[in-house]
Amino acid sequence: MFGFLKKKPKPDPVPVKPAEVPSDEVRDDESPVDAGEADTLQVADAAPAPVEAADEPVLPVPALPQPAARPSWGERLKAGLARTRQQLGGGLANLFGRRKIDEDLLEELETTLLMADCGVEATQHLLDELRRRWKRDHLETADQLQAALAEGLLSILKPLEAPLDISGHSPFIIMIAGVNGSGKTTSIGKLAKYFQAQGKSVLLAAGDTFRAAAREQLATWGERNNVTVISQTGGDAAAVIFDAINAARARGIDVVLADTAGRLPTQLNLMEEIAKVRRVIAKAHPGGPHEVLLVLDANIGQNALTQVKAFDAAIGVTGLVVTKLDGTAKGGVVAAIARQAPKPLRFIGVGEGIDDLQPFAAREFVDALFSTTPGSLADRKDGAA
Ligand SMILES: Nc1nc2c(ncn2[C@@H]2O[C@H](COP(=O)(O)OP(=O)(O)O)[C@@H](O)[C@H]2O)c(=O)[nH]1
Ligand SMILES: [Mg+2]
Repeated sequence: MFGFLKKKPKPDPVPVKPAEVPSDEVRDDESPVDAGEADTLQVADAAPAPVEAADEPVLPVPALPQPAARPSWGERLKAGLARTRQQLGGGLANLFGRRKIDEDLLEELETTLLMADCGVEATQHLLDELRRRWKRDHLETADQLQAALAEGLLSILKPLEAPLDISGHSPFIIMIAGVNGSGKTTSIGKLAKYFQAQGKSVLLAAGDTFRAAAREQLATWGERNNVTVISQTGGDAAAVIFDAINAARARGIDVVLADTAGRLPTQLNLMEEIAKVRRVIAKAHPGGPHEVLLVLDANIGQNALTQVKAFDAAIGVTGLVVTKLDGTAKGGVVAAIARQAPKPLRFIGVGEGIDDLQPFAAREFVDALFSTTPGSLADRKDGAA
């Protein structure tokens, strides 16, 4: 689960590492907690451990380039959206390789947008807008059409841009919900770091009480990162989170992040259980929770719409986190959400690194989707999916 904490900085260009362990598979839930080990704290940072650098005599390279090699968020976002960009931009490039704008081409574009999981409504909206612009502004070239498409997408996504403001309450209580594996716990780890970097104190509530491993992983992570984790053996989620809120108040903590067990919208008893968790939070702290975050895996495409609606009905979703935008061609799902299940998109995730979750900014997102950095997938005209 916290595999990302074990990882080297991803874009490590140095080719050879004497194979340690397949880091993707590393799970430390079985191993005892080696609390406070400085090296585990370091791995999330950009700088590689100096000891390992010295252990790498494989190539006689004079200087190790890694410390400066960690790409910026903008670069990681672009890299993360590469497959969706290929779907959209690559699709456009292919269309225009052949002919000028006409009705057939717009229909093919419609298919391209649907394939990128933009959803029926956003796609229709974009197409209507493009037809209007085509006639009114006499669009002729691929660049013009792409620019019009980017503008249309931006106006669809802009309303989702509403960064989370935690300044109004202390503690600011954030409840996290979603299906299994959507990235809830990982996102909590990333968010804890994010808020700490803003000088806020953070407390985690291990509300995924269904699995002992989930609780232990959060506890281990908390110890290593100097974040208090409230958990209980055998308690139910509502009780754990209730305790956590009281602890946060007693300690003057700024932000409480409450994890919950994964559940499907169709599991009605579990949906009722999470509704109860929400009610208990309101009892523990009147006015809370101040944010109810639904975590969505971008790979699920149009299922995201069902999930937003179902979780909203049960617990009143106030914001979304869309994870795993890297490695999916379904990034258009954010446009579908904007048109069909609009909720503030607080954060997007484009990787397993601790800083690979950042506030959603519509312009930055659209720019990354249509960027044509040399060598990017969008430049390829071979249509490889
Ligand atoms: N590639 C990628 N993987 C992610 C991202 N967010 C989470 N994951 C991975 O998704 C898996 C499930 O995450 P986890 O937080 O345990 O999900 P939970 O069941 O909702 O708590 C883990 O292997 C995470 O490392 C992301 O933005 N990109
Ligand atoms: Mg979890």
